[in-house]
Amino acid sequence: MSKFQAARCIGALTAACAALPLAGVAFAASPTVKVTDPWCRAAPRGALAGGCYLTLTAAVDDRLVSVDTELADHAEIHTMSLDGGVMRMRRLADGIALPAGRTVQLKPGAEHLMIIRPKAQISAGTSVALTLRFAKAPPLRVVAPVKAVGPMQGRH
Ligand SMILES: [Cu+2]
Repeated sequence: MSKFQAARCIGALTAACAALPLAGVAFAASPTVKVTDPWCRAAPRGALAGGCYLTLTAAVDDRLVSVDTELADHAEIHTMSLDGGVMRMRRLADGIALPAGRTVQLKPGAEHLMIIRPKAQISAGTSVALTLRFAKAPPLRVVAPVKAVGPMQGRH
């Protein structure tokens, strides 16, 4: 395929283009993940952990496998569930599955990102830089504004 043909094919997905031998490679969805509405919950000074939330949509079946932040040496992917009447958090060692095209929302009371022993206070009006790592998609850096939203519930 000439460069000219390839450019035309990307511009307009015509039947003729789809029939080209390279079409299978050229038009396969690439592994990307879209992130919307990132935010972190403000935490009191000296808090041992802070929660961050966001919405992920993967182009192909993928998985959120880890998260890092400059704010701490360590961050984890957690889930929260009711255990004997108490909300408890648990680390998801395998991360979170991101089925192709499905919107996966990390939110208070459910899956979330947890910054362990933040080096600075996570205070409202600041922001937290997070690097999300996926099984297939390239890593994404996200800047999450910090919002003051209710007290943190649940224990580890
Ligand atoms: Cu947690």
